[in-house]
Amino acid sequence: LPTTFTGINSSSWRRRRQRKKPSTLLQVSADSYQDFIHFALKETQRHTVLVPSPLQERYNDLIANDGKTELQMLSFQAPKIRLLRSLNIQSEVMQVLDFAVFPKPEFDLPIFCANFFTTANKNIVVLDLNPLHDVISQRDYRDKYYKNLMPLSLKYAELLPWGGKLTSESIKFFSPIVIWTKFTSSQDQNDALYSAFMDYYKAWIELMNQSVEEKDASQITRNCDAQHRYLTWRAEKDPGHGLLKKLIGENLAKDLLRNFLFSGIDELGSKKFLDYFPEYWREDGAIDKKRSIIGKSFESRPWNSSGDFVGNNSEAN
Ligand code: BLA
Repeated sequence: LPTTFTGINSSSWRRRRQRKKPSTLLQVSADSYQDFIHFALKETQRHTVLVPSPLQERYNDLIANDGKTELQMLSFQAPKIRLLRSLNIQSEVMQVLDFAVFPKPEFDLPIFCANFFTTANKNIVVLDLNPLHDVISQRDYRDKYYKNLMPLSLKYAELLPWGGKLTSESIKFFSPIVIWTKFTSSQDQNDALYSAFMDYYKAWIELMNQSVEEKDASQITRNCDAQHRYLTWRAEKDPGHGLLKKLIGENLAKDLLRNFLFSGIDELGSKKFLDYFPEYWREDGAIDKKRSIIGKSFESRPWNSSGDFVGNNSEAN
């Protein structure tokens, strides 16, 4: 691997993995989510020049308050990539991957998003090229990025089926090819997940290769605003918060969310959460702590195989 990687963490991953007794509890395909990260970094490096992000110095390896759970953070940037970052959490009983790639605002590229939460008997998975702009109302944006990718989502529809109801607000951040699934670990599904990750990542890289820098200032601003809104949502309402707080304490968790995972909140825009999502406004002026105002919905996949949004949220509760 190029020195940019070995200089940071990959050699310590190796050592750590060799030291560790093979876990019988966890069956993650390709050994562990480290291999997913490794794949993505190598694939990126084949197509662009990755350099470590300035964030790397502050956010790298951390041991949780229990003295056992390891958190590993990596971050890079590239000519078209504002921030590529990953968080990998590993303990005897769980494994988490939060891997995202945020384009620079000069590109209206989707945001690559892989969020996997795994325990001995449960996997919660979101894998997507999160759209920067609204794919329900903006047909041309949807066609530009997703029309050719619809077969990808069909390829995995059987092994990684729709995971059932979810926070209704989340659906606007997902694309017609999103893989949202829950399953009990099995070799077939673990393999399918690794294969899906590779396919989706290669698809994203291909979009990156083809993307042309936007010169129009108002379009750049529009991209900036859209990414800022996305970051603002996730930094406040992502489902992983509770666990992060439990592992490293509230202050560190907040710091990690705002300044590492969803870094850009303080640079890409100045609006606040309630400006974007006023329905969370509480009478005392604070943000409603609920994850969802609308409730959970979308029992089944709300897009058809052509990528049209077909809803089915009739029974939100
Ligand atoms: C559950 N994670 C979920 C769920 C979704 C996501 C949809 C199901 C619960 C729900 O409907 O909210 C993921 N939601 C996303 C993603 C987006 C979104 C990726 O809106 C993007 C826009 N998950 C993590 C990390 C942890 C984690 C880092 O990514 C832990 C540190 C844990 N996710 C986690 C846990 C659950 C979960 C514990 C189950 C708890 C719950 O359902 O609230």
